[in-house]
Amino acid sequence: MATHVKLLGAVSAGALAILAASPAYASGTAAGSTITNTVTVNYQVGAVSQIASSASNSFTVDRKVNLTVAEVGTTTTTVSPGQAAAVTTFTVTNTSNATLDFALAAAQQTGGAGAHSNTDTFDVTNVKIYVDTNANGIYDSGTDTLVTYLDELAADASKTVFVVSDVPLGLATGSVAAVTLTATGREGDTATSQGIALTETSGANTAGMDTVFADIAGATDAARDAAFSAKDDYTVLTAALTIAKLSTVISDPINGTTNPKAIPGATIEYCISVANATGSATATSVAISDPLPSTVTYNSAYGIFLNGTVTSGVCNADGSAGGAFASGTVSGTLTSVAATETKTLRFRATIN
Ligand SMILES: [Ca+2]
Ligand SMILES: [Ca+2]
Ligand SMILES: [Ca+2]
Ligand SMILES: [Ca+2]
Repeated sequence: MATHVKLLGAVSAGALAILAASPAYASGTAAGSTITNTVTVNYQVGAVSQIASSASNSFTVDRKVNLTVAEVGTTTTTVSPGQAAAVTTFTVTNTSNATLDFALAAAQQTGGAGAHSNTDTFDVTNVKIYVDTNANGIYDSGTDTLVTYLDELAADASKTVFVVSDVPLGLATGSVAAVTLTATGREGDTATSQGIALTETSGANTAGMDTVFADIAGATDAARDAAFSAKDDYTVLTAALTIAKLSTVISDPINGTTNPKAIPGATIEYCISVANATGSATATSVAISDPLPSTVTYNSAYGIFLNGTVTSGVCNADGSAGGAFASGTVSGTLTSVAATETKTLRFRATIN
């Protein structure tokens, strides 16, 4: 009985030694490693302990290929029409038990569901893929590296990958461009060189390191294809400006300011209003240029007033002096017009 207890102790110690020698990977024991287990049998003959017998077993751990690609964050990337280098961010994680390369591809779509309960309506241009070289989670132009694959990504390691694109001009608020990033596992080959496509071992287990694809289906890839994909999207937010130009007769040479008429010599006030719709992006550097017809003469004594207000469709006599008149053209710039705001530029002229 004492011998039996001792034997159990010996086996337990051996098991602990194997556990301690195995790195604690979430992806499991490294592919290609050898698991060796030796059993020892003690016995007695004639109540005398004999020389112990032992037997050993070794096998090679096979390669389980698995990966994930995930959008970073849970919201769309808000972009402006004409914006260059708009960024969507993903993480690619190697959940295989081996170091692999991962080919990267960014695809667009025409229509269909985007990533955030929306529908694709346009394509971005100049689509490029960068890896977060300085590992700060932010796309840094000139620092982060343009890539077509992730090189030598270790088991359990992940990289932040940016899809960087340009947004065309002329898009309305709410326009959506969906992009799908697909990573496909490749042989690691050597550093700075992309390995060949992975092949799953067909048929029976071999003595060498076999390969099993364990990945599930992502956004556009299938289960067990050594690939995984995720979607993100860009959504346009732009200003929606409504421009109005009003004129009011202020006075005429006959009636003065009492019921003035637009006769030659009369003073006309022009008011240009710029309104921005609810839910729009703020418009900035709103430059107004108004060439005057030769039938009116600019009133330089009155000047130009910027950033005035409108009440019930009528321009108020407010705003601050600014703008310029040159070469027959009145001009002025409103610094910004936010959503729901209306701002004006006012000036006066005399009918010739
Ligand atoms: Ca599209
Ligand atoms: Ca970075
Ligand atoms: Ca490589
Ligand atoms: Ca897959």
